[in-house]
Amino acid sequence: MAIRPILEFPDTRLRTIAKPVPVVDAAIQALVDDMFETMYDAGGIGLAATQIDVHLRVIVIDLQDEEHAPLVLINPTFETLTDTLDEMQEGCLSVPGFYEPVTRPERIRLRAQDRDGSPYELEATGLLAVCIQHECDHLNGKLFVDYLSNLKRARIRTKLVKAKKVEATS
Ligand code: QAP
Ligand code: CO
Repeated sequence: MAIRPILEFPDTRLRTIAKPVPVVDAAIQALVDDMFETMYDAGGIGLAATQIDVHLRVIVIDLQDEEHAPLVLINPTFETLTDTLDEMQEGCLSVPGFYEPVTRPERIRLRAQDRDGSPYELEATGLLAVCIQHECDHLNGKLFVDYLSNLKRARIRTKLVKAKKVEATS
């Protein structure tokens, strides 16, 4: 198991479209294990393989509450089950230190494969529904900052680029 470096906005590698996983083999299971370790180390609740520069359709989620077990999403797809939208404050390990409200469908049905490659389905609302949609966006090269105004996104970009420069000189 290993902690992998997390790419940060505006790194263009975050814009890569991830490829489907053809077979869930030992290498994919090792990737899943590294993703959990990386996510827990960084204090996150969700991580897409894209964020560690692996462009395969793999996501790990752990809301870390009583109600939800840790989830592995391989080749996930979802459909929205309602027209009702929900606004929630979102953050992202690839956009550290920034949290902004994003509006998304509040109820979805997920289809994915687990760590053994077995297909499963679940319905989600609340934080889990938001997290699944946020992480699936990563696999399509999309970030939560893309839902914000151009001005807000530009300000976040400038601050993160400056922070990186300071980091590089210290
Ligand atoms: C996506 O995000 C998400 O800025 C997962 O300094 C977020 O795990 C879905 C994090 C909110 C739904 C609601 C962010 C940790 C973690 C930071 C995360 C930070 C440290 C973000
Ligand atoms: Co994210």
